[in-house]
Amino acid sequence: NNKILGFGEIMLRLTPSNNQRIMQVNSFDATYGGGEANVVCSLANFGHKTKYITKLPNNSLGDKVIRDLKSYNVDTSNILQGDGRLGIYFLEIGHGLRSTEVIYDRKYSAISMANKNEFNIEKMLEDVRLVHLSGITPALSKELYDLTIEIAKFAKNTGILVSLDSNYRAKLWSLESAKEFLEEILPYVDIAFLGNLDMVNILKYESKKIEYEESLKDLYEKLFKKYPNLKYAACTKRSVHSINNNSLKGYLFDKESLHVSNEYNFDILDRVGGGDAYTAGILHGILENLSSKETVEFGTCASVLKHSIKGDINLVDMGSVSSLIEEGLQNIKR
Ligand code: KDG
Repeated sequence: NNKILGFGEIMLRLTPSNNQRIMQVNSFDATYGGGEANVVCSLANFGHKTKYITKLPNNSLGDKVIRDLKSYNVDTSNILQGDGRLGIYFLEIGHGLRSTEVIYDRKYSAISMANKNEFNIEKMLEDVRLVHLSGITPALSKELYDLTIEIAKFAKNTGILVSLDSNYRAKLWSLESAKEFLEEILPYVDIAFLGNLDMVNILKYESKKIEYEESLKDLYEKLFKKYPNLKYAACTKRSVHSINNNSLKGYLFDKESLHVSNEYNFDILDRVGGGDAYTAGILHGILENLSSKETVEFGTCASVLKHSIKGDINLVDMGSVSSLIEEGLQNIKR
């Protein structure tokens, strides 16, 4: 069992080039993206054995997605193909004070129309050491909701690690439905990517602490008390200092302490997938037995680098992340 599995929906991403508005362009840059796929592609770039499972249309649009995933070295052999379409998302990247907009065109996609019995959970997980799930896929249909829970349960019962990113998408479902899902799946989760806002707005936890880090630690302590199977929880915080100056800090709670990364300042070229890059970096650290401090630094630097890359996927290798960690430490020492 040596693979990291991602299960979910991957879509065609259509983006106007050079920060143009959709209404200006007559062509789009075409790439692919989806929360769980972004995580496994990024882990494959770090040298891990990965696998991705979804359902795609049985036509050349579906074949092209498989070819793209293969180009990252992701195992696609368990992907289903059948009726339904390929979901699309349009991404208009903002600039300055104009914000980024996402338009989904994903109804009736092959995976959202799939029946859960089409997926053989035992087979899906047979060569897997960690499965990464998210709160996007269960929001697509009742079948996918149930299947996501069943995958987590099966993995937990067979000693496979379960990673979950809450990834709340207001365009797909309500806060109440997301709460129901998180409460149902968290007992089976080992590594949870949940931030302050997820715990306050979705899970309705309260914290009287004012300062961000204290409040986050307090909320994570509440979470771990309620879900004692959890081993790690992690999130990032991005601050906008001025139009071209953002900074990112990562947080990793390991039952005992809240580990905080250095803070990195950078300019954003494309922030979609920044969270997935962090998730992949944290999973890498945990799977490679790095210390929690090293893990949070690795995840944060991976995410910082993703913000400089167009497309959902973090096209960086381990060497680039390690160099940034090294540089960051030198700047801090100076
Ligand atoms: O985390 C990035 C995802 O939001 C992006 O890849 C698109 O999966 C996506 C979604 O459903 O929003």
